[in-house]
Amino acid sequence: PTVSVIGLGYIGLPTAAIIARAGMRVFGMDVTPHVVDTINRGEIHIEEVDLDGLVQGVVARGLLTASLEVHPADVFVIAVPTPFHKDGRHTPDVTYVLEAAKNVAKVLKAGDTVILESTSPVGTTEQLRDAIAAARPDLKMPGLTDGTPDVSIAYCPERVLPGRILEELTNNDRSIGGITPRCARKALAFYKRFVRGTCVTTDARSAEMTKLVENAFRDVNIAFANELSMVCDRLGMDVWEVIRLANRHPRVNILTPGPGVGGHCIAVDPWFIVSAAPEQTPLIRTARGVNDGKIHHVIARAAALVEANPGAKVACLGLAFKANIDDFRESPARLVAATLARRYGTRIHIVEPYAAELPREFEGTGAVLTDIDSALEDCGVMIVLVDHDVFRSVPLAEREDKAVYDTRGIWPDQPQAPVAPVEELRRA
Ligand code: SAJ
Repeated sequence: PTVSVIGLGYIGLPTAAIIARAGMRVFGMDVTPHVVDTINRGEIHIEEVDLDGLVQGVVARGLLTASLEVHPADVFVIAVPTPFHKDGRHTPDVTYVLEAAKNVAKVLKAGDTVILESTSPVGTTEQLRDAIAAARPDLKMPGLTDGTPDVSIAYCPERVLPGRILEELTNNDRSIGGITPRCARKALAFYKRFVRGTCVTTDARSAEMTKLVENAFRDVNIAFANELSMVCDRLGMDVWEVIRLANRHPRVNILTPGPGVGGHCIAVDPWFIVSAAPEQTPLIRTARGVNDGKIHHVIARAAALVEANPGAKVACLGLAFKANIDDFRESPARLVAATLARRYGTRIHIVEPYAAELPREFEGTGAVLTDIDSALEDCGVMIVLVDHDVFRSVPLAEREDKAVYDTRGIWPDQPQAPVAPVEELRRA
């Protein structure tokens, strides 16, 4: 079959490239001219391990082209963003999905399959179907006709971890939810062409909910770890030691505390469940609050350490939202570092090997970007915000005389700097 992929971002582009590698002709569509031009040159606009070579190859072989319009195809894969409204109520915004539906409807023909991959609130695949039905009354739609529908519509979320996208796109198991069982079978036949993991079919709503549940599960479990870290700070204890010991229990597996939860999924998707069932979700909502609150706890504790070492230069290690990637969007590390930069200006030295320059909000603060070796030479205070491998491997001898706040637990042998009591942090 020929395939149209709508949305060529962190999920859409790797997906398009993998489908093309499997030998199918792929037409990519994106609303941003720069993205389209870059891909058509065989280049990429995002960073992901091994993606550059793969895209270059499939574009050179004529298997992948990009354009600003949706191209007719046998299968349509929609991978557009689904943000939430920043209105305090955190309700999901599915405008981009419905916009994609309209554009697909223009070129849709009998026999085609439409698959939604974007993380979406429960019911979105049906909304997508309804939007297509409204635009194309000439086509019989699944779930809305007694006879055999003309097109198939399914929901199939991705589960890939940034930094391992190509490998996980191929090897992870997938849930495929059809509007009807027949839709699920059609989508299954498509995914089997390029996915090596097991593909399990279900209904569209269950597949939508499953995706949200997976990320909410992770958020709730990280919140538990973050809450423990704040308890241990309050009691003057080493949370890493406690977690290491507790995890020796055969049925306990506590995750790793950090400066908060970043990225584009785990801090967003739980809200889609909360807004659908507000009364039933005190736990999921509280977990969100705990993880966001951890950022402010880290700022207060870091500020206390900076002020306890007057005159010392301060290294903030890392801006990325997690280890070993160059993605700085929605990053708690970046928020902590920027807050400290605004407060302490030229004392703040940022170390981020994945950044060529500091993000815009650091402009005018006086903070500088430096490398780990210079930071170890110049800075008396070190605040670990990201667990990049290059930070983890700094030997004890080079840091044992520093005042360190390690929010990621990468230096278990580090003598701990004394922590101000939480009450004092609050006042600060
Ligand atoms: N984090 C912690 N402690 C931990 C684990 C993570 O503080 O023990 C933090 C990270 O530093 C980061 C955030 O959580 O700031 C999220 O990182 P992550 O690596 O857990 O997840 P993402 O956002 O990169 O990708 C997630 C994955 N979902 C799950 O693991 C359930 C991925 O499989 C999904 O495909 C992706 O969301 C998505 O697109 O939904």
